[in-house]
Amino acid sequence: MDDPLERKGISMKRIDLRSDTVTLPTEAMREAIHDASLGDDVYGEDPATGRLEEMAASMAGKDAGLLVPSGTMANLICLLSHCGRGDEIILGDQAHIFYYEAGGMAALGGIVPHTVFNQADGTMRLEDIERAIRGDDFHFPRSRLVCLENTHNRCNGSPLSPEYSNAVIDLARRHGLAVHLDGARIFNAAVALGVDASELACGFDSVAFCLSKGLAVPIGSLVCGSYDFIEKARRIRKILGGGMRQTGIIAAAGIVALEEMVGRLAEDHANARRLAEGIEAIPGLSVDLERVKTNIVFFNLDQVRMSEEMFMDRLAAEGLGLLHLGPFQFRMVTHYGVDRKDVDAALEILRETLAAR
Ligand code: TLP
Repeated sequence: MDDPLERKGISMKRIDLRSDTVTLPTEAMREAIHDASLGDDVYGEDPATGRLEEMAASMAGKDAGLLVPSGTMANLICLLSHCGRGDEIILGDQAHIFYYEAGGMAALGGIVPHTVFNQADGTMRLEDIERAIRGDDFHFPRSRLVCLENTHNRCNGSPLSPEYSNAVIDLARRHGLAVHLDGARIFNAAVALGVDASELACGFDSVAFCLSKGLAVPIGSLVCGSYDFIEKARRIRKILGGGMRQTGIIAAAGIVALEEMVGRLAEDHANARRLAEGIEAIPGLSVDLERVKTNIVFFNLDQVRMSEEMFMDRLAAEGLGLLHLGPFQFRMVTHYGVDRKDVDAALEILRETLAAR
């Protein structure tokens, strides 16, 4: 009801660039959901779920996969599988797991986060990671796990190269630590780098990735790892209340996503580049163009132009959705359902908003 556009009597298409989580399922997914033959997945009887988990494992280059409700639960399941109470994980200070997962590791697992400075490209310096690894001393928490994120959400959606991940994995192994990959957007990284997702997941003990972001499935994430790891993860999923029943309605859409939606992510990346270049050309806004490699665009508003509140209010009134992330810093994400014309319309709204101050 309290819709500024409706109040003005304007019916305009909304351009929602807050996140790729807002994507809606394709026609093919809706049909697959409709036609799915269903069973109870807690009894292991849902055929589409079994198939999706096998596909996911094979694409990640792991033995087995497990469907879970969300990316947050996927990461938490992995952390709880690797670590006991009082154990420590080493991860970036901008990591989604540290920043946006409500402290689940500490709240539910008694796990201590040890953060290392994230560079703008989503990496952590190897020497910083090594310095964070605890020695064998009973005063310290026990270092157990190193986590990477690919693409790195808060670091401009940067993809991490396989060479970098391998260097971190080698370092972790030398110190007897396990390694987990938050690969919520691993397929964006794979497409941006022109490699297979399995290459990006290679060497990690566990990998989590999401169906519910750029791949446009309404719900669902996958955890992949060894057979033993997935059995442990299955138990923890149950503990967390993540064992679901007729999951074929999710899995049917997930199969379509893995078959049909990965290749088109390149389109989102091209749209993000167009968006970033357009933003950079608007007086009062700035983007680090070098950093735009996937579907996430961070940009800054010049503080003297306009207050952040006014900027957000005016864009909302024009039907443009984005996230306000930090002081004068904003994020837009391109995704399925947003085309080149929408990008141009978004740029026009930004231009007018800044011109009208
Ligand atoms: N990220 C969301 C928000 O939570 C910020 C977004 O809009 O980008 N890992 C990474 C790297 C993520 O970006 C996200 C979601 C998750 C995990 C969690 O996935 P969900 O939302 O399914 O719990």
